[in-house]
Amino acid sequence: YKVAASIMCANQMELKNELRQLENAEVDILHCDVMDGVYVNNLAMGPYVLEDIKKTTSIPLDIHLATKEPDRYIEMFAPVKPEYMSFHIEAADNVQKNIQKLRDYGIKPALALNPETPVERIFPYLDDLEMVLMMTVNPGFAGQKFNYSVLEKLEILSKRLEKKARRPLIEVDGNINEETIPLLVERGANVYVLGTSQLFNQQPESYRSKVNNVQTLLKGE
Ligand code: S6P
Ligand code: MG
Repeated sequence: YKVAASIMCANQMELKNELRQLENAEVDILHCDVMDGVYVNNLAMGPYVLEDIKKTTSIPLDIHLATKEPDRYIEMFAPVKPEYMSFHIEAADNVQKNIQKLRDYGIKPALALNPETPVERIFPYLDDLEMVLMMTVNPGFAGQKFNYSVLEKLEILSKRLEKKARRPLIEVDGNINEETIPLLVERGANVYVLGTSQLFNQQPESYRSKVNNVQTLLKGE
């Protein structure tokens, strides 16, 4: 299991300090949302800030492109050198070409899909992916409600992957917390993106202790 933190949800005036605390909490991945104001009705994280973040932390980056025209955004964000980059299947004209583009840049390709998109749509690409990003909310905003219909899609995907020797990771993103994690663990998710509901909130515990609670839950299964 891997625990990811959604850096869009951190205090943007305190990014350096936030990164130190996330390192201290032993977060495995830094999930970086990129929003274009077109594919989703919000804007988030440009290449300059992500380049600075990359220079400032040893935590590997995972860029989530919630954008139209993923081919353009892959070009724009490849210089940041994330470990993973995901783009939305709903937004891509040529999925295979974008996967190849990421490979050529030495970035692990991931494909994202929205809660209402049938999981079968990603089946043709499973052998070429390092990760599948199963959105458990519609992309655009932090602090939304968990979409329970995704649980069935996860079951279908896990079943499909059972027969495969090489399996992409399954990342879940949106209202991931101590209540929703057990439902996801038993259905095969293995990368957990923590945002406002588990990590970046008013609860007084440190990031370290909040992440620790998640790790304990994940190990317990
Ligand atoms: C949603 C975005 C996510 C959020 C994260 C917030 O558009 O893709 O990565 O940053 O889901 O977490 P939470 O717990 O506030 O839903
Ligand atoms: Mg995201």
